Amino acid sequence: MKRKRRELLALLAGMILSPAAADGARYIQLFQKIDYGGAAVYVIGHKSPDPDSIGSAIALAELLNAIGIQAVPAASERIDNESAYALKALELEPPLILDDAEGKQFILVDHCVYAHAIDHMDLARVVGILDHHGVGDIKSTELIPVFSMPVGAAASLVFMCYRGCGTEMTPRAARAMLMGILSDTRNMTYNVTAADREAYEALLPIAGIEDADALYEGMKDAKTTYDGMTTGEIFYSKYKEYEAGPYRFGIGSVFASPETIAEVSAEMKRYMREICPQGDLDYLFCMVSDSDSTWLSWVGDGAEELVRESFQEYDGSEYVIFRPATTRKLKIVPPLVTALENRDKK
Ligand SMILES: [Mn+2]
Repeated sequence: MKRKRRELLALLAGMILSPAAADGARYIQLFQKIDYGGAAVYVIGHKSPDPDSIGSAIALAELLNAIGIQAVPAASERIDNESAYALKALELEPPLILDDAEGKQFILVDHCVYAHAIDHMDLARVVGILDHHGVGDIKSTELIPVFSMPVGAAASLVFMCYRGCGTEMTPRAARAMLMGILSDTRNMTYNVTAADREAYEALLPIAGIEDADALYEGMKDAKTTYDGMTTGEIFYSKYKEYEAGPYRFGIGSVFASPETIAEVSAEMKRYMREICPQGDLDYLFCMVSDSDSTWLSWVGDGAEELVRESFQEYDGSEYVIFRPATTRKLKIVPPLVTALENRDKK
């Protein structure tokens, strides 16, 4: 099985990137042919950053610098506890904090829609996209590299870029990619593709990480620690917004332990009732996850009907409970968008 997977990966990688070092120049050129106007390129992930956004930005910026492109890894405020823990444990320098994109140029990693980008990305120049969230709405009239694959972590695509360029990875870059892969795949247990596994196995020895499990446990503990944060700060710490037809909705994502998940879910629901409706949002959702399950709650006019249409898991009780735990992009957002778009057609 393992061998078959490896063969399939080799075939795929060959089709996509021709990863043999001798071919590297071809892919290096794809980044180099863009005229950056002598200015720095900021490599940045999504708002409410996570280790995949931050690790991917650090590692890709390092690759670009290695091939002669002046690149700076960046992240939006506030760096989450899980990323902060990983950066410290892996002895990585935190990225530059940037909250306004206007007038700068960017390569976007780990996102491809304006709603998840830092403010005024529509007034910036986007010179590349590397993502695993499907096709977004970022526009460019220039011929830029766009690399999107449904892998478990954007960092695995950065790994493929290194291979494609034939560029050697430093231990620092390897550690940055690993923090993204470990987090997004929940220590290689969730949404893992052959490409992620290939990256993970190749990166571990380069990174010099002996106990990836211990590292992941530390990251997970940090992720579920919200010491000193208000309910609002917790709700918005990994919050994202979405559009479907004329509708707009936001989803918070919070982590808890099996002992606290019911209490945290109730607290988030109470908070959402307090703040919703607000601005141009029709619905607010919050998912609270522990290691085995995800509890989804909602507020807004007609939200319950929407939930009933969207999730077969809904049994009429106060939360939709998914087992095993899930993520927004896998089980939550697609059914909501489909239901709202169909509603629009009625
Ligand atoms: Mn990601």
